[in-house]
Amino acid sequence: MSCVTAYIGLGSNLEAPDQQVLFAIEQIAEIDQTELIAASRLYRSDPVGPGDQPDYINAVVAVKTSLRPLLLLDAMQVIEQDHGRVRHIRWGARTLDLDMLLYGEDIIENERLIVPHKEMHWRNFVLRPLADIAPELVLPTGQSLKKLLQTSGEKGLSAIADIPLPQPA
Ligand code: A4P
Ligand code: MG
Repeated sequence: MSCVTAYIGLGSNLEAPDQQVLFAIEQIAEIDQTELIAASRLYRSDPVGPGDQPDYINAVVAVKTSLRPLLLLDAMQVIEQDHGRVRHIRWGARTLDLDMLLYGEDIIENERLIVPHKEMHWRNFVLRPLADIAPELVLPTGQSLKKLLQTSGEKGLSAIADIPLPQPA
């Protein structure tokens, strides 16, 4: 079975968001046929989106997986639901949001999944943590992470803690 490196972005701005993100990382480590190989630092970020919402906590993790993309997405959505995520307002406040940023070199476009994630190219709260774990990364579109990060800047973003990798059970 072939293994692919995928990157998952985590975000939360409700109900102890740092705990939501840290617990979700432990849950990602337990996904079938999937190994957690790296985690960024934990960041606090200004909210992007409508109205008055609390700051977000963001992080990015890398996994090696033999799950096909839609099965990995299924597993991510089970974790989101476990965190009581209710989908309503686009870009609105949420207890846990998991985005599949990259799946190897694949470019995917179907009704459930768009990879690379459509907003990742300009969101510093995705690019900066991604650069913690994959500084030399070049996207399947040919754009280098360093270049994208130069453009996005780091405004509204601060690293607040290291994330210890959960030990396998
Ligand atoms: N979907 C398609 N592609 C993907 C992908 N690559 N990863 C589909 C995950 N899901 C993907 O998701 C709606 C559908 O997108 C899913 O059912 C899946 O099949 P959603 O997360 O409920 O969508 P949404 O929240 O309505 O919109 P969107 O655009 O996904 O929101 P985002 O982009 O996740 O943005 N500000 C800060 N500072 N930090 C944040 O983390 N996050 C958001 C949410 C807004 N502002 C933020 C942050
Ligand atoms: Mg999302």
